[in-house]
Amino acid sequence: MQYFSTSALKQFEMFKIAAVGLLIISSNILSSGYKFPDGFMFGASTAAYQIEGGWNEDGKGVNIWDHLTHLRPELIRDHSNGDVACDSYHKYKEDVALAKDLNLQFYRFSISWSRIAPSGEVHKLNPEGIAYYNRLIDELIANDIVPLVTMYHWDIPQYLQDLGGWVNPIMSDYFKEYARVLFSYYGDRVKWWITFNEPMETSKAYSFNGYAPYLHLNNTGYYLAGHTQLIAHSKVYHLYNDEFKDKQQGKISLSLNGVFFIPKDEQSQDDINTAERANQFERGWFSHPVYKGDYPPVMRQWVDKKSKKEGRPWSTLPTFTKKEIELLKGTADFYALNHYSTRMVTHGSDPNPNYNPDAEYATFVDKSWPTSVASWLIVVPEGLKRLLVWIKNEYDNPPVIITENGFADNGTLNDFERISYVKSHLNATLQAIFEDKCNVFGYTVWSLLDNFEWMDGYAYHFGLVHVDFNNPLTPRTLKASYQFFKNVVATHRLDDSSFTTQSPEL
Ligand code: PNW
Repeated sequence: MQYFSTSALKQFEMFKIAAVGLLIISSNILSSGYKFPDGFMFGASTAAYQIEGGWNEDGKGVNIWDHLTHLRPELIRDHSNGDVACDSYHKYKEDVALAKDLNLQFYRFSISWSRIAPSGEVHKLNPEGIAYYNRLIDELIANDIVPLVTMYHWDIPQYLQDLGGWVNPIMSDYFKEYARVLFSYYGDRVKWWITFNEPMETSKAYSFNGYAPYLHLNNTGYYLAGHTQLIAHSKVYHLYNDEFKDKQQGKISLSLNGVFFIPKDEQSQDDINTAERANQFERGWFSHPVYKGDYPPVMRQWVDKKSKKEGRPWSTLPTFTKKEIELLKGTADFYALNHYSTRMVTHGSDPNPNYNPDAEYATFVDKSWPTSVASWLIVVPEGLKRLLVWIKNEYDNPPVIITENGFADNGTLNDFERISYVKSHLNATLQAIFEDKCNVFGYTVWSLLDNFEWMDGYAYHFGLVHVDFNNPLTPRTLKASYQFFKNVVATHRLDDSSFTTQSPEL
């Protein structure tokens, strides 16, 4: 295949030989034997800042990740940045060819707001930036791959950040106008839209120096940033519904993440209540307003009570108007789930700022749970099954697409731990579909390519495809997990035999 370099092919041939024996070891994860339903969709996910590079090319403006990595390189684990990343801005055809060779039904990517409008304001659009995504979308469609587009994956233009970013309520209108541009230019071909990727993680960037813009505004900033994103999401949903849907016939949702929390002692009512509260503070924060209306009652009560106790004149958790509650309710055409890990909890406090202190829970891991190079990514496939059942019960069995799931390692081509992770999570998905009747219709692996892993730079790798970031040509090399995933997509099964007996078709 002409799109892989010869050296990449040679490397792959070499490790393939070693791989065959090891595959048998790595594939001893028990498969339930179920087959994915015929219409089940498989895809792979990426995000603009993490793969594109071309940070100042063709009129692109500066966004918060350009700004943070250039001004404070010491904050990034390896002092790196996304200036070049995978160079997908130039190599997008190669990326699409990789997705095509995997036989993916869809490819999830995000659009860089500052490429479309350098300052974020839509009276100054950047035609060359708009043209880039036209080329990418056309290339996908020419290869029969459905584009699933994230409008915002953490890279707000720096100008809008200087106006306050997501803690400023006016951002919901800036975002709505940006979305209008995307619907107008791409909506004839894009039928699957995600407004926000993981609004909870974006909110952490305002509360405890989690990510860019790297602010420490505590839970006040955290809840305000979440509130603005929810309002923005509802405005975009209605904009689409009112002005584009009839003609374009697409679907909209938002990708919600969160650790799944289970009781430390499954028999203890207090631990059961704590796990439920923790789940409501994480996933309920964004799902409850969209599926049931308003914030989860337990979140409202606990934050209000704490704010009062602290002597504040109002609650740190903002309040929706009646109209806003109505406008938000029902604004997801499907449930988009990003999931990586699970924790046990009991009532208490946790030293890790990732866990909201207002919810009062302490986390634990079972010693038998496998770990990864990323301390937060503990492997608990059973947690995904239980989470899917939780979503089914809580939100009346909505159609669910897993928009991210994947494993971090040090970048080896013989990535058998990644195969085990993906396989066990696909198996958990199958069990949820067949044993618990959960309405899951798709799965997206994070990620197609190794890429810029935010504060961890290039230290952690999530790709099915290795990228050599030390080589200016950023050559791509297939990993063992690529072949594994390709086989799953082709057979719709996890059976060991179908994988181990087929040699890679290169
Ligand atoms: C996601 N957690 O973030 C993001 O959407 C991706 O951009 C990122 O590269 C990927 O996961 C891997 O990290 C997450 O703590 C942030 O559970 C936090 C968590 C999980 C995923």
